[in-house]
Amino acid sequence: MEGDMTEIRYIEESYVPLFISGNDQRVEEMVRQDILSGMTASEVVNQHLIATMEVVGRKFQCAEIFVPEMLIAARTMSVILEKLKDQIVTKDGDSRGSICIGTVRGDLHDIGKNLVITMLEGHGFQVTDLGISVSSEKLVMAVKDQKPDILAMSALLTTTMGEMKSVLNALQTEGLRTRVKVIIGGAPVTRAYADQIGADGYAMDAPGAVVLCKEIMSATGK
Ligand code: B1M
Repeated sequence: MEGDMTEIRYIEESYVPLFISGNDQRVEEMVRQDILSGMTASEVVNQHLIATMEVVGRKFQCAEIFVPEMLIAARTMSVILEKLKDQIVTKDGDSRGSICIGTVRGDLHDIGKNLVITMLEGHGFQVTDLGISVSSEKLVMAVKDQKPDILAMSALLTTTMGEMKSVLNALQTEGLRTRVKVIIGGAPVTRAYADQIGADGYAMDAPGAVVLCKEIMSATGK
């Protein structure tokens, strides 16, 4: 517990101000230092960088910071994740299956989705990124045209989660529902919600998405 508090204080005092001021050079140095002190790059991402974004979110909620600072922090996170990309995945080459992924309509958050893509690609999945605020029409079209094994959707807002249900309905209407496995994720999404809307799976984080996609592919015998 004391260790956790020290860790949180470390994040709040060092990483958070650097993220909010967009000082990615200094953040990169801190990440290097964490790695030199014995952490793996994935541990730095999970224990320090994602935790930093959570603090940023809390500060926004308390009106200590506003959208521009949140945007700067998001840009910093993206820059650092891009730099760490090769260190957070072990490429294993085999093609394991194809996935189309997008953030649902009305939702502009893409850092989590991009992390999920990085991990999936690193584990041999062929991933098509459909981007942010993707309409249900575009997601259905991607299933029709690209015939992916899996359609993955991300939502970070409680107000956009409902889009996932609309996409499942649209797939049903188009007679495509049995052709593709649909999985969902994102901070407000839960396993119970996935069950409620009839999705085939839910993953809490990027490593969880990899495990889930591997399970789906082995269950379908591919
Ligand atoms: Co926004 N935002 N934001 N934001 N933002 C949140 C989500 C919020 C929780 C902040 C808060 O108030 N505490 C809150 C949502 C509240 C709610 O709905 N209950 C919020 C809000 C309110 C808003 C706006 C409405 C603010 C406004 O304008 N007044 C607005 C909405 C814009 C829109 O989308 N239409 C908005 C805007 C933005 C920015 C554009 C400024 C920026 C996003 C930039 C970008 O993404 N390029 C932003 C940011 C940065 C955040 C926070 C601070 C950080 C999100 C993040 O990147 N986290 C966020 C607070 C928070 O999350 N605690 C917040 C790091 C990332 C690695 O985690 O995305 O959760 P995450 O992804 C994880 C898992 O969720 C999972 O794996 C990932 C990796 O482990 N996962 C999946 C994600 N997708 C998956 C898909 C899968 C599986 C797993 O497929 C199967």
